[in-house]
Amino acid sequence: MNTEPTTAQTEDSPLSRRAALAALGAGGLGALAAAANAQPRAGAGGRARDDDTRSRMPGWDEETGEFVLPDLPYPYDALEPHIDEQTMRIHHRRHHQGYVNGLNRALKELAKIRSGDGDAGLIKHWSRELAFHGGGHINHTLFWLCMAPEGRGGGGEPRGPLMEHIRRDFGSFDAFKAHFKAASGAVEASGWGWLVYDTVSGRLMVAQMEKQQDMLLTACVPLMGVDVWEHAYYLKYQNRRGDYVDAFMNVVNWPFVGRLFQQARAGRTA
Ligand code: MN3
Repeated sequence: MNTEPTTAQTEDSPLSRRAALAALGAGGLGALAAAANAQPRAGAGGRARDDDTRSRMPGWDEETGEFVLPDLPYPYDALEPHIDEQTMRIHHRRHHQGYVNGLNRALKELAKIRSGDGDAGLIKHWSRELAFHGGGHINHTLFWLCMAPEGRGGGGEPRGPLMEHIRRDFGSFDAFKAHFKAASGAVEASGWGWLVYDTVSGRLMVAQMEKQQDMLLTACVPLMGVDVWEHAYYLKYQNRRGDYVDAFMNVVNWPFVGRLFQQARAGRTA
C-alpha cells in the first residue's frame, strides 16, 4: 500500500490545525467562528457549563491542538417545548462528545501511520472514522448554533438578503419550509436535511445527507441543518419525524443563519 503522505498530511504528528480542517473539508468552521462569536447569548440562564476547555473557534482548542465539545450557547432546557431537555443533554454530552473523541482518535491513528508506527493496512478504516466522526462533529457544532430559544433569536422568519434569496430560489418562505420538511423527512434511515448555499451558482438549495460524513458537498456551504437521526427526536416525538421538523422550525436562529449566508456570499465574490 502506498503510504506516502498526502499534501494535507505533510506535518509531523499531530496534524496541524490547517491540515486537520482541510482533511475534514471544514472550511465552514472558520465562518462558524465569526458568526458564533457575533451571536448574542440567547439563554438568560447562561451557557451550559459542562466543560471549561474552550477556545473561540467552536469545537477546536488551539492550545491542545484537539477538537473539543463546544458549549451550547443556551441551557439544555432552553429549546423546550420544541426540543426537550433530556434529548438535548444526551445528544450533546453523549453523542456529540463521542464524535469529538472518535475524531481525535482517528487523527492520532492516521498520524501514527504516517510516522511508520501504525498499521498502514488500516488507513482505509481510520479515514472512514475520520469522515464519520469529523462529519458528526462539524454537523453538530453547526446544529447547536443554528438554533436558539423561541422568541429569543429562534423561530419566526429570516430577514434581509437571506429572505430575499429564499424567495428568489424557492418561491416563498412557506415553499422553502415545505421543501425542507419533505426532504428532511425523506432522508433514508439516519441523516440530515440542510439549507446550503452553492458557491458555483450562487443559489440556495435544500440537500439531504445520508448518515453524516458527506460534509464535503461540492462547493456548497451549509447554512442551517436539522439532525434527523432518531436520537435527535425519538424520546419526545417517537416516529413522528415530521412533527419534530415542524418543531425545529420554531427554534431556528435565523439571524445567525443570515450571518453565515452573508459570509458565504462574500466568500464567493471575494
Ligand atoms: Mn445527532
